Amino acid sequence: MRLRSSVGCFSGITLATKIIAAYVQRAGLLEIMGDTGRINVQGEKVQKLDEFANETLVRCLGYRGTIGILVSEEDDEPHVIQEAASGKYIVLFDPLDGSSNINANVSIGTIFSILQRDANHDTKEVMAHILQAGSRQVAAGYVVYGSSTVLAYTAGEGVHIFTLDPSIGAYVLAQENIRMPHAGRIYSVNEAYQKSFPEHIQRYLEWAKQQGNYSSRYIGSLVADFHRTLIRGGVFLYPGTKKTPQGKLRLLYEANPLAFVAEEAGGVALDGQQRILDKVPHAMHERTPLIIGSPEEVQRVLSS
Ligand code: FDP
Repeated sequence: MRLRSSVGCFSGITLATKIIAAYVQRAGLLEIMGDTGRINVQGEKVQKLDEFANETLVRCLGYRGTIGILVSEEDDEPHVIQEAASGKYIVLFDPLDGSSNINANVSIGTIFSILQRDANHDTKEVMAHILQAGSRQVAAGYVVYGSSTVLAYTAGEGVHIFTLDPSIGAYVLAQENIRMPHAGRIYSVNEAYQKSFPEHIQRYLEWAKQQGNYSSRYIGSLVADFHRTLIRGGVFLYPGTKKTPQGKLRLLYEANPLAFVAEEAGGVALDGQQRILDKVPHAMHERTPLIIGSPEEVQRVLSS
């Protein structure tokens, strides 16, 4: 299993997510449930735990010698840690995905993507280093704070799953080279929006319902819905709607890392037109439609 030289970023992420996991588990006791009263750059209510998770990641990653830039879902602007070329990695993250579920004790997670500075640009051109296609990620993954805390990670040589053993405070390798099932009769989508989805997606959902052997599963927490899709197969969909043609999910720190994990495990990730990892971003908080999962099921959605 390869962690690559981005190992400094990886140890910062494991430290931060262990701290976040401990807080998430005690959230009710620590009185850190609820929102802060602040609205973030995405127009969403910032939960107290969102803020805590963000600060923890920035603190744990901000002092690593090899990290140059941090990008967070919660912050309008990137954190430039160092301009020197030695800060060669860019870490992009959604500190607490699914955070509107916190108060209901539903699984939530942290998603991260690691890029290397683009050698064609001066180190001062911050946006040029951030706005790279997902195919240039050197590593990516996520942590699910669920019935156990699970870390899925890829550095381009398969996907490996670690489980946090709370008795020793360490992530322990649980499954090496996990593969996503090639097919799976589960669809995961917020069906309340069905009528405003593109027509082929509406046709797919109608078709699946008529089969009689499909299950619908939607937690409403991307990281948890994706993790189930990775383990059990099927398809997760968050398409554009008439009102929001680009959907809701963010390209750089949600769709890209999950697409990298999916492809490394034998799955597929598209925006409906093209491969997620080929999309060249134009803005740091850009959104994208997402169709991700088992190759057979994604193909079925596209050809419906
Ligand atoms: P949340 O707003 O709770 O942070 O990316 C945000 C996200 O959750 C995803 O985790 C989740 O899949 C999606 O939004 C849920 O959106 P809907 O409520 O529109 O289904």
